[in-house]
Amino acid sequence: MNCFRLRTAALVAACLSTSLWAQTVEVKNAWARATVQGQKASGAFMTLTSKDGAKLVSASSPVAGVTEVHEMKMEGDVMKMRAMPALDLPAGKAVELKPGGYHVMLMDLKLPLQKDTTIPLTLVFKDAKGVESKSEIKVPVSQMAPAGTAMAHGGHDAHAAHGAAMAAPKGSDAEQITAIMKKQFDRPDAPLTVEPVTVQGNYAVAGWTQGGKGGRALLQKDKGAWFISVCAGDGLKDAKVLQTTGMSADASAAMAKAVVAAESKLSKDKLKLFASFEGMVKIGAEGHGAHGQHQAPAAHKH
Ligand SMILES: [Cu+2]
Repeated sequence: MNCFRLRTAALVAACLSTSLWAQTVEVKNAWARATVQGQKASGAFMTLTSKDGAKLVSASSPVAGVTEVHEMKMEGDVMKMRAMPALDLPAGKAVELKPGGYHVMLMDLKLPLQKDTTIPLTLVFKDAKGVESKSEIKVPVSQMAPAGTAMAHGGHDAHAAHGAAMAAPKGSDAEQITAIMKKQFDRPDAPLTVEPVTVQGNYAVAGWTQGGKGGRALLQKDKGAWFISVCAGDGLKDAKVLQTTGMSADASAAMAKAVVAAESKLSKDKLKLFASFEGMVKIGAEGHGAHGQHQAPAAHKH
């Protein structure tokens, strides 16, 4: 192989990408989701705007063995993920890559993605004439979308954000609860399914499955906003156990009955998954350690 030729080709490509082509696709609000111990995949998210129309055809990063452009879609009531050959970027239109939608999937991670670090990411675009260009970006790693994007505040702002966010919860209680749970626990490599959601006044029990795991979550409504208060298994369909969470005897009995009724059509396998969650985990203000993510009240949409 002729080294000189290679070098020249690389230089030409570099010049083209910085001087001409890179500017035609604007990358904004990029972030990648921090991983927990042993997690081998994660997602990177951003907003892409192509001035003249282009396609995102591939991505790569030295931290990942495999990097793909993915989309998530509801098929019936199951969230599915698939690799896309190319993501269309219509001229002048901001295309959002976000949890639950399009994303850059980082698989076979060589190292954990640590909060407050950055990872290099190369995006390859193809314009209308088929000319490829590269954009090399540094992507900040965090546990959730940075403030200023569509997602939530965290840390010290949690209470302020809670107050500010309450004005606009959208959709039915079940939809709000599903959205809150997905925002907290959904991962590109492990989509979360939430059903059924049983609402009784200011309390709700939601069944969830994710990969080969499952359980039930108890949610409470405070000042108009739902938050997750307890994660457990079969305890959340038992009136006596429900009472230990602070619910009244009447409310506990009504909830237990309603949950059993709502789950009566579910398969035995699904009920087994719900029952597989061991013990009860109170979700405190410090967040849900097991998932390495923030607590629900900090995660409302704006
Ligand atoms: Cu994916």
